[in-house]
Amino acid sequence: MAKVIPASELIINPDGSIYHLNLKPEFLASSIITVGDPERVGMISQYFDQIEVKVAKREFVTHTGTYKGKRLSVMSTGMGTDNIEIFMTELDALVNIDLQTRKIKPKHTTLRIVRVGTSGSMRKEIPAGALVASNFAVGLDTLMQYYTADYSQKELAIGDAVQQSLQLGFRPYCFEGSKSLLNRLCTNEVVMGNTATCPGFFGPQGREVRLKPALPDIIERLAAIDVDGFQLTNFEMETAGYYAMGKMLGHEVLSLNAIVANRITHEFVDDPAAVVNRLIRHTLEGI
Ligand code: R1P
Ligand code: URA
Repeated sequence: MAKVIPASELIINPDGSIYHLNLKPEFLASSIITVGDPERVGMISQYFDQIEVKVAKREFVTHTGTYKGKRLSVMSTGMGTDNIEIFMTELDALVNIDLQTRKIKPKHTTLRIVRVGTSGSMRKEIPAGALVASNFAVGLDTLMQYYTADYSQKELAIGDAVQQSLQLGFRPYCFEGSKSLLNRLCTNEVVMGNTATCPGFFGPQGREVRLKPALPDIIERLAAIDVDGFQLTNFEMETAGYYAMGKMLGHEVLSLNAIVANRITHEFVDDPAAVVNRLIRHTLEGI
């Protein structure tokens, strides 16, 4: 017998929508494009044939509609893996929990989720303006100190290597993205890479503005890691959280990155919106 999840643990709003996302199950498509910036949602839904739903709460903005006849949701998450933990849990609840009975549904529904986000490159050969699909992601944040999950030997070895290289007091978590989405979306225009997900934009990515980072050489340290040919390529702030939550909850997830900064050559793209738009068009066609 499936247990009843108490009201304090999974919060439903008086109108039947889920607490933070403000969505009812019927508002959601099973293929979802996610972005950090709420303003990017409209940049994507402008290409839809029609929009059936627009909902916003906090940083979570959702537009659901069709693109060339295919039903899609576009959703913003804000920044950071703490937001992704909330986002993925509530998204999953919309399809895998009966919100009336508060019980887990007997039949699991798998969502297809593609992140379209910006990112910084830690490799000279991946210039600003490149598009990168994350094969693996390593979380330098502590999200997975609070969940248990199954890791492959390779994922554990990568986590160990990163812990040793950065001399951290915990093992960073590593997960692989969806192979099927990677095969669909990592085509000629997109380079395959591995992503370091950081708990911040400045110090945790080795940027010095007024505060000195504790690991000023974090880029060199991360770029030097080689685990049987595995190498890290880029920085951002959500991908490992997506891959961890996707694996634990049983969803297909892929992160696509528009490289706006190269941290080795110190270049920043002239027109970040144009690079993001290139990635948006690519994702809409391939998802
Ligand atoms: C930092 O500027 C933000 O940009 C990247 C990082 O992951 C972080 O969220 O992604 P988005 O462009 O999707 O927000
Ligand atoms: N997003 C990040 O998190 N880092 C960058 O360098 C660029 C975008």
